[in-house]
Amino acid sequence: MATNAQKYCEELYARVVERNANEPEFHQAVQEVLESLVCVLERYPEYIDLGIVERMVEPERQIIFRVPWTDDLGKVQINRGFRIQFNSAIGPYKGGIRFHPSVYGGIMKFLGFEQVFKNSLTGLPIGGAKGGADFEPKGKSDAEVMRFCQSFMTELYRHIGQDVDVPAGDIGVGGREVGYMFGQYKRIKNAYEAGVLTGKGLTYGGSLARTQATGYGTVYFADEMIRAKGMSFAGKTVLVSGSGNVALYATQKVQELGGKVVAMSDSNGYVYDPDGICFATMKQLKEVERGRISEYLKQRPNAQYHKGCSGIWTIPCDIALPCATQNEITEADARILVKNGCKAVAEGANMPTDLAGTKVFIEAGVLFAPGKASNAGGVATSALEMTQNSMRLAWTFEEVDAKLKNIMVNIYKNASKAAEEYGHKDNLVVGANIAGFLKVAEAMKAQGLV
Ligand code: NDP
Ligand code: 2IT
Repeated sequence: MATNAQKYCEELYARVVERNANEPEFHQAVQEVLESLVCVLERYPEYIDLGIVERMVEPERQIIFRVPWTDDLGKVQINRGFRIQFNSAIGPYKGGIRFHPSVYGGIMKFLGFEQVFKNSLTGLPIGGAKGGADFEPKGKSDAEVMRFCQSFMTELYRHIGQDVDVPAGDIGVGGREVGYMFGQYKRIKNAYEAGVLTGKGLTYGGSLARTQATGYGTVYFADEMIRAKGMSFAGKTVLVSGSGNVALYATQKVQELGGKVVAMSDSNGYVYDPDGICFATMKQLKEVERGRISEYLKQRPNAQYHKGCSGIWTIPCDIALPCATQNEITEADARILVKNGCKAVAEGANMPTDLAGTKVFIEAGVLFAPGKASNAGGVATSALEMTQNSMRLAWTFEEVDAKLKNIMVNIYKNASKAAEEYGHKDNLVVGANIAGFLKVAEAMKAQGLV
């Protein structure tokens, strides 16, 4: 028989679907969390009475705005900008900005919702938010990107602040875009609020190791997870999807730990390099030249290029690190990975494995690290950037990297402890959701009905 908590979660899920029609990514993120929380609500029914979970699936504030700009031909262009301020129970809103043509409310909400749990897991005082625009940075000149960022910030500035809401990068937003947005914010406010954005350049308040943090953190987490089961990266064959910020630095760290990354991808296709991906070539191609991954073959003629990004999962591997985008590993991809002997998956991207794919991995006993735990190193290091900005000093690369590693190890420990405590030993999906939830829920309870 269904318990009260089970019925409550099912009814709440149905209401979320109804109230957020046509937003399947948001439904997916909520469904996974609600399934994990049933056992918590059975133990603490007061969270039902206080409406904690009902409040958590409803963003505190959603901002949608017009972003007008002119392209290099002088033509007027209009995009749609978003900031979803999801939950501020444990700190100022915090989360990235995504510029990608696929951006719409459902993607913004799923990312904002996951960010709440992720930020809680870091142990640092940051609430959850996400923002972005349906802007395509690919093929745009620097001047166009600058005008877009300035227009975007001309509206966003009134909603953010170093103690209010602190955006950072995500897909399509890196150091260049953060720089243009920071410049415009500072100009409008006539104040040097260094902590209003993170992922800044090193000459104006950025933190050492923030660029590397998400990728490095994902591998630190994966390393901790596999070491608990007697494995290591040394000599392992690894697939890394994507070739952006997260994928690049995950690749570099895997190589430092003795693993061999044989394939990377972008949205058009993937490269397989039997000698192991050359990090320097890939970094130059993607970070500096902003080229397509197919061009990797110019420098590495032994490599092969294949069209279609999902083909990467057909390559036999020991460990897979999806670092591109949501739902890039489907049930069918997961089955192929398992069949080919994949033993561990750590998500560098947000929600890269769909619900059916996740189930396949867990049932097959594949060690599985959900993104909200394993990719939390990026936002954790953003919070360390905020700390340095408040103190008006800068830590060394080694200091930041050591703190990052420590945070990732703690997230692993807390998620696996919560999983075990609630009868789901080794299920880090459930463990991360529970551990992330409890801190936010306690803070909300203490702060009353707001
Ligand atoms: P980047 O823009 O630097 O890189 C994104 C990469 O993913 C590119 O290789 C891109 O290919 C590929 N990609 C993007 N969209 C798609 C798509 N629809 N289909 C296939 N491939 C796609 O972004 P990041 O590396 O910063 O972000 C990657 C993932 O990591 C995202 O899920 C993001 O939310 C998550 N993340 C990022 C953090 C950060 O600190 N940056 C922190 C935590 C999570 P192409 O160039 O062809 O578009
Ligand atoms: O998804 C994420 O955690 C990020 N894009 C990083 C957010 C941040 O504030 O650094």
